Amino acid sequence: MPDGMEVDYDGLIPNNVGLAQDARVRKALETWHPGYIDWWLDMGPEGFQQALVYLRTAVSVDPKGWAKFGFVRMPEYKWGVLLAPVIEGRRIGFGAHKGEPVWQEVPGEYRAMLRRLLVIQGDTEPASVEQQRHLGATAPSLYDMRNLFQVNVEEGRHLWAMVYLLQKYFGTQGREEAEDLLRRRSGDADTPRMLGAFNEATPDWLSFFMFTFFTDRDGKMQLEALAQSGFDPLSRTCRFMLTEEAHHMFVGETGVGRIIERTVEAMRTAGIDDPNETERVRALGVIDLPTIQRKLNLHFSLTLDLFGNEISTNAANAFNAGLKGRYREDKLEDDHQLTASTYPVLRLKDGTVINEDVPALSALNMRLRDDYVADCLGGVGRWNKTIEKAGYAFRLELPAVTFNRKIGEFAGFESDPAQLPGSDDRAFIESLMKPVTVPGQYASWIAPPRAGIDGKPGEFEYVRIHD
Ligand code: BYC
Ligand code: FE
Ligand code: FE
Repeated sequence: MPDGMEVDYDGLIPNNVGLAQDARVRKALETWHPGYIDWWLDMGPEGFQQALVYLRTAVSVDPKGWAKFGFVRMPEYKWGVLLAPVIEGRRIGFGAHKGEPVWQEVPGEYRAMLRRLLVIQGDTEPASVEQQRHLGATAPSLYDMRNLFQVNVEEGRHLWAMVYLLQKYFGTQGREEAEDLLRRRSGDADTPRMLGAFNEATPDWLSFFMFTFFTDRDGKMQLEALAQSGFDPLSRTCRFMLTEEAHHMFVGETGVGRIIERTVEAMRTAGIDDPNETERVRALGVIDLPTIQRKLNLHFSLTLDLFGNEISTNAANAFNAGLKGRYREDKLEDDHQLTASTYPVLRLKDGTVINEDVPALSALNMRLRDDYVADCLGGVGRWNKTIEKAGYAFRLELPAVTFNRKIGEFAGFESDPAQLPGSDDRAFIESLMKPVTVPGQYASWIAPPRAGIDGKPGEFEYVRIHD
């Protein structure tokens, strides 16, 4: 039943793509599987491979009930290949092929471009697992530990999603790319991951929450753009990935939000009126707001680099080809070809930052990045509400998009007075990273969540570490 919502759950690889009837691809995936498990054991969550974790597993693609919860050892997680249901009569929504029926096979002239997009997307997924592999040991609660592992197994499934497309549609080359996705390593000097931010460390839990808020949100934006693709299997894949991505956004936003909540609550109780009294605030065992701002500056700027150059022919070509659209292209009202329109782009001219109208096709990375920044602002606004409610004038802000950039127009440009975390900040945060593994208890620097996962009560043992 390759096109239905039914998931074949019997074989090694749960799927709704008819693997049982597709011996060639099934064999390719089964051949790849042991290497994946080796990678997971080697580079996945360190020290918790035998723990029983209360995880959600995708068992259907019906938006009304696609997941089930239960205790699983992570190496036994059912990583499946799941595509969102077919939309009958779907047509290409943008670019030179606008209005033509979507493709079920890869058009020959676009093979190289599409393969590159799949490989870059696929590379980020295991990279994030590698970056986060040490965090289990310092989890502030079992609830948070479980959320970390949930994100990790789903990023693993996202790798499977891209590997399926590579193996199904790109033959020998696809199989080689699939092997290479297991070979590169985040931060490795010789074989690093492909994009900058995925080679940075995620050393502590504030970084983890900032990463899931900012960097997973790049994932959301890129997946939304690829979900518009005229290559229908990619569109369906990304649409299903986005249902999982929502939880990653939730983990990031509520994680940072709970840290802020705890900080302002402790400051109030101690009678501290000035959030900049860093030493007094830190003495309470909570993270001062200026440090949170500096971490935010770092993760925001690292993530902006992931959108590539403001002016990009790659992006124009992918759009023209119908492979990668704009954010929610199908909700936009224009000609969806952009051959005659312009878009304003921030540029550096003779050392000053100016706004310049450029051909819209060349500015698609910039446009997606603008949509991304707007999406970030919602969450930052909710964090600020918590600070405001506690009666403090302090506000968290996104730094200028020109700050701390390594890619694009503003690479190396020094303009903004924003700050990055210093060694003193890192040492302080590290001093707080002591594990709390008693069910229902939380580290001093983070408030408990409003509600449990899957309606579970506060003292629920989300991870059975010694089972
Ligand atoms: N680092 O024309 P340009 C996620 C390269 S996150 C290193 O501007 P383009 C996730 C670029 O490759 C989402 N290199 O590039 C999140 C190009 O090289 P070549 C991941 C960079 O193609 C959390 C050259 O510079 N998905 O899912 O327009 C946890 C010229 O640049 C970087 C995607 O990114 C960089 N930051 O834009 C888990 C979607 N930026 O080809 C998962 C697929 C640029 O000339 N990827 N370069 O040698 C794309 O759509 C595009 O490749 C990019 C780059 C948007 C990334
Ligand atoms: Fe992902
Ligand atoms: Fe994610």
